[in-house]
Amino acid sequence: MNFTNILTRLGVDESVYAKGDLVVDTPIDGSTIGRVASDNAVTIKEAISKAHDAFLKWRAVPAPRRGELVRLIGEELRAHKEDLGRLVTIECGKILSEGLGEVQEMIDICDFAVGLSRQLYGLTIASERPGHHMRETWQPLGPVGIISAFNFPVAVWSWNAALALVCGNPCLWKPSEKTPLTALAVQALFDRAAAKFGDAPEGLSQVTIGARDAGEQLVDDARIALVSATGSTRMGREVGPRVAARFGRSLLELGGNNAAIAAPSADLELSVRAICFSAAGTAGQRCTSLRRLFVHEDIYDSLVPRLKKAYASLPVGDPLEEGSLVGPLIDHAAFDCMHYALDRARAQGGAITGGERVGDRGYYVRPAIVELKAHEGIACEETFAPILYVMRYRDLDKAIAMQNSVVQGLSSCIFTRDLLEAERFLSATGSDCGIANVNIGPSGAEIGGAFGGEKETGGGRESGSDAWKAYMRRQTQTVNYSPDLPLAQGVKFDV
Ligand code: UN1
Repeated sequence: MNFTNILTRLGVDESVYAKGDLVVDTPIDGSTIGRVASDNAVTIKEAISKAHDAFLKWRAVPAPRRGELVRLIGEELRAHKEDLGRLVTIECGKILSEGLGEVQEMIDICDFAVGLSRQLYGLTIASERPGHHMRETWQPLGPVGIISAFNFPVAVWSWNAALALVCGNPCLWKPSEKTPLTALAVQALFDRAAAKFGDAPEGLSQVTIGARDAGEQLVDDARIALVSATGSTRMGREVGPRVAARFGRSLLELGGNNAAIAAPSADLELSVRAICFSAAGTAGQRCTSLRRLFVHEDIYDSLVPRLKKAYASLPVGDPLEEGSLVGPLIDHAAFDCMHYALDRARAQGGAITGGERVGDRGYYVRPAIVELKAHEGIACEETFAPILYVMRYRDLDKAIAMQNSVVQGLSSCIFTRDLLEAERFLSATGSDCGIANVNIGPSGAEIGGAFGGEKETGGGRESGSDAWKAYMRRQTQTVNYSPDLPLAQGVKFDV
């Protein structure tokens, strides 16, 4: 795999991954590719102190100058896209085109954030008092703790870090224990960008390696102003209240159980391609992966056989090899979860196509289609694997109601050429998710829009639009430039 060369080119010294307590395996064939040392409570505390000190300096740097650092990070990513993308593939198993796409997503958010660094707009507000003016200003917030998951091992950091840095905040990143090498590589690229920048304060961006207790330390430390956590709903259910208990801020990107509705006028060819990408791509391991498909009864017998045919021909295999479209599951536990879900689907009377293991090294599976008579049980739970539950519908309102009936609210879509149906789906009484698409699958969002979802998905919004506001402190300011002191609401208080 030329793995060592990649890390060397990315600036990661062999001593960093040659020995340590945390063993890193590649899902490609299960072999060990590195051992890194975990942080402990003392080193994490030091890192938080450094982040705090960095904040005191960084917040005073003009935002466009902060943007210059993010521009340099983007340059490093451009120069090392191939190596970092390959490393993403090696460490988390997504196919190379998606590994490269993930790095492209990082570059895109850097570009976005550079532009943002000359904006960060506030408002001016009309004051009722003569000789006064009011405005709303956005100020840096404080150190941001970033907890990320294995499936987007580097992009999620960049959505947070690029915005946090231009907003004036240092970052402390706890990557998934399954993907520490990509995080250390990104840190090495950051260090190069910071060296070119010249006067970035020490501790502006740091990585902390560890498991749950490392995350808990970020969650509980009042100096971490914002905890941005991506992962399971179970994790978010703990993080949210704990951060709230200290009146900190959290930004949660949790589970999804994303659905598609294939309406009678759907373009079948396009729908099949979109469904395959969203449900089987990334081996079903995106939070935006398509998991439930509601097909109108008039097209069920034309769409579903096409879909099965496409599934049967999906190339499952080594994600580094050109032509592979479905790489491995991350590990044995993920494989067990998939089979547990399929067993439950079978017990519910589901008709299963696919799902079997492919090969005996790594956990490769043929993506599964499960036809269900009713939308219930396992179909209403998120399983992080390529399982697509397919159900019939007759009435669009009922399909929308079924789609919205799960606890998650991340992403959703409809395939239709009927304008009325499309608009109905996008209306206040349509999809209840943070993301709603027409004629594309629920996954693969661009960074320009705000990304995130409702209900048990956590409510957070990252990346584009005005997601930056979560990383700043809003201040309402009133200036009296008159010699008098008129009080608001006509109050008289003459002394
Ligand atoms: C995730 O799976 O955690 O929209 C994020 C998408 C990607 C992001 C997925 N841009 O599928």
